[in-house]
Amino acid sequence: MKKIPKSHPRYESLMTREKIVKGVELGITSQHGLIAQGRGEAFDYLIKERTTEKAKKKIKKAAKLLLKAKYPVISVNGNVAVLAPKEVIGLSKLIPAKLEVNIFHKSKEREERIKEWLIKYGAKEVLMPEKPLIKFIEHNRRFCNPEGIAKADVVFVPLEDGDRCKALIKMKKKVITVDLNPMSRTAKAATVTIVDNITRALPLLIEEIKKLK
Ligand code: PTJ
Repeated sequence: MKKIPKSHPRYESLMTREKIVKGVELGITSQHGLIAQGRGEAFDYLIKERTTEKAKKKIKKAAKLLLKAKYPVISVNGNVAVLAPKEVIGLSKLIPAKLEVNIFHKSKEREERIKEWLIKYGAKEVLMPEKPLIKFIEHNRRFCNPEGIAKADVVFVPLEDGDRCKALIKMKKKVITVDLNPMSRTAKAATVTIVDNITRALPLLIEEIKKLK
């Protein structure tokens, strides 16, 4: 990754971009992930790149829901894998919750790379999408693991805009999301929506869960 001097006023933001670019080079993040990050950044500007009081409240709610869940699962896509690998793995061990790869832009290779990447960062088990078990949708996100999302009562789906969240809700699951765009379909449909940057929200969520435990 390119070195950015810490003194740069946009250090955090530029480092986040670097991670996404690296993710594309490594074949973990899709090229569309660059665009998604740009969309997120625009919304982050509007909230002054800080965690709002409302988001903090939602983080508390999400922590409680994850701890109360009987079978929680964390869904990981190509952006989440490179932006917060340690955090999603840490979260999965802390709750505990299963980790499952689920991507929109279909690529078996990329799914495998995300799994290897998470294992490299210390994940013990990473479930892979196997069967089209998510009803009501027709694209690649309908594939999931019978021992993962298919069985979950609470699913954590950070960074996605689409129709899977609604489908999961229709399947009587509770959904938690982190999304900088409060108007995305996922943000509007989820049980708990944390409008924040994943790079800030996940460390706070981990802290909150530690406190509650
Ligand atoms: O790996 P894949 O194939 O599953 O693709 C992953 C992306 C993210 C490219 C895919 O899910 C996608 O196209 O997502 P969207 O539809 O662009 O939605 C992503 C949402 O996440 C948007 O509402 C963005 O505003 C938001 N977002 C982007 N970056 C961040 C973010 N929210 C929080 N933190 C971010 N860093």
